[in-house]
Amino acid sequence: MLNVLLFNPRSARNKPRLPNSILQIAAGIEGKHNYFIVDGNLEKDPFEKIKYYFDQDNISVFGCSVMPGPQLREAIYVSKKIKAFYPETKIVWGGYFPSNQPEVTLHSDFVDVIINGMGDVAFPKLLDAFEGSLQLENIPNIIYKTNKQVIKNSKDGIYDLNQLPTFPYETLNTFYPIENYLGNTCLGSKTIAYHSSFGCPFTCSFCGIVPIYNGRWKGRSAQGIYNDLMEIKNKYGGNAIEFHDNNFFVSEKRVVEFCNLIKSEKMVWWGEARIDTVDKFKDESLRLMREAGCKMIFFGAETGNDNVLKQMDKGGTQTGEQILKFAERIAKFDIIPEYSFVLGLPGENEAAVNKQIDEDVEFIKKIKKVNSATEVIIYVYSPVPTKGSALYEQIEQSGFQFPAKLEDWISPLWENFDLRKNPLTPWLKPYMIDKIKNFETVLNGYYPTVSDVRLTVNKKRFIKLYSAPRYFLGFHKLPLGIKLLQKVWKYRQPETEGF
Ligand code: B12
Ligand code: SF4
Repeated sequence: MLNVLLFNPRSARNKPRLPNSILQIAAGIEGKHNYFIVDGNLEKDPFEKIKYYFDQDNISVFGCSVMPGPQLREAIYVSKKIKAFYPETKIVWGGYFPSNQPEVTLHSDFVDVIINGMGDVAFPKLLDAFEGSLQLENIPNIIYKTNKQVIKNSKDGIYDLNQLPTFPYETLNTFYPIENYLGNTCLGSKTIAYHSSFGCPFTCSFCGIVPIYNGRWKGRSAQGIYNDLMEIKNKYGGNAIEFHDNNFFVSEKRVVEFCNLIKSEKMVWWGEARIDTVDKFKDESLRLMREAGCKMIFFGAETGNDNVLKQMDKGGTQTGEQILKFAERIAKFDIIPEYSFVLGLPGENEAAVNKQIDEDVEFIKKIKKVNSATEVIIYVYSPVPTKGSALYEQIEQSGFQFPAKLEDWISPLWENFDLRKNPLTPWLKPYMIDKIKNFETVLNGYYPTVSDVRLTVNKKRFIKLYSAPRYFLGFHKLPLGIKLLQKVWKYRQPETEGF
């Protein structure tokens, strides 16, 4: 039996969410090994807490979950320190960053093993290997280094989520009271973060999910989801749900079954979907969804341009016309569509890239016209392209390169890149980035997001009125007044910390 420390580095300044990645890993070793959980979102100085456990409990394995952005920053800082203070410790990283960037992670020399994709089988086996009863080459879903060579073991498919152990919420509660994780959002005062499926059946060429799950998707049964949620609701008082699945709505049947179960609980919920998938849902399913508490759905609209949608491998069936029509259709069911757009993709030449941005700005305004409740989230394109796709080739040809060293990822420039705020893409000129940012400011001024629960009705009214002339005259340049108001009122853009 080993002593294992599981660490969730800080990922958000506000609203700590249930650390599902760590919980799922903990479930797999519950009863087999001793484990301790440290959540950077709830610690002032996580390393102090980690050091405390190391000094008290003789920790031999440090497991860390890592997504790009600020979480990576803390993961590097803490892992490096552990290697320096406790060199015998095995350091294991899991999550989307190391799975997508294994070489740069292992060449750092302070990460020993990467869990590539799901860790439910790999992590317990890895602990067996650390205890000497198994060889690394016999463990699926891991990447490691021998003699400076990076070895990528074979990958299992997605496991049956109905067969995996349930999450040890009670154990987490002994480290951090679960109430801390049930945040006040626009959905409810105690929002549960829940993850009900893995992967996605689509293969968009810009998406970090694709290289890991290769177009596969598997979901937990509606009954299983309901049982888990009821445990949190009844024991800890959750009253709303944020589904963290990449694509919660893949199966209409599962959604309908879930709606029939949750309907009477009066819980408001939110999830992520594809427009072309949900557009195929029957009217009665959409009506039932609303009745069952589905208030808002996040959709990757991406762009109104059909050629760019094709370039993104958006699955072939999503079109600009459909995006527009669907915004109108879903309004009838009183479900708020949250449309995310990716502006600034590579084009044939500078003029083409610029024209595309102008067209998307106009398209977003058209959407607001047919359904003003649509929440719009704008990202500047940061490539995480799938190797082998046409988009990947185009990006390589443009001279773009990912960082060669792990620490480079946390330089301010690359951190902004990760947050999809300011990419270092050679085709995007500074004036184009300004154009996107200025439009975003004016748009958020005239249509403040419903997801910022701190912004009062009166503040919303004022900023809307103030921004109206700019919005309608199309004068987006230097919106300093709106920016100032947003700064003073600490306007929280939904895309900075997700959701
Ligand atoms: C919740 C979430 C957040 C939360 C943070 C939650 C937290 N940890 O406290 C918030 C909203 C703050 C957030 C922010 C961001 N996120 Co985020 N986030 C997610 C989301 C929706 C769910 C993650 C989750 O809980 N999954 C459930 C668990 C059970 O699955 P899992 O993490 O895959 O875990 C399994 C394996 O990966 C592995 N594993 C994972 N960790 C570990 C650790 C150990 C020790 C081991 C052994 C194994 C292991 O085993 C687990 C069980 O099989 C994912 C998408 C998704 N559906 O996964 C995106 C996702 C991870 N985020 C992503 C991004 C890009 C971001 C941002 C950088 C950008 C943005 N604007 O959204 C920001 C900034 C991050 C930061 N501030 O550090 C991308 C990463 C893509 C990529 N190329 O790597 C994803 C995939 C979304 C997407 N589709 O683009 N995010
Ligand atoms: S539909 Fe969404 S989650 Fe699925 S591959 Fe495309 S961008 Fe990724």
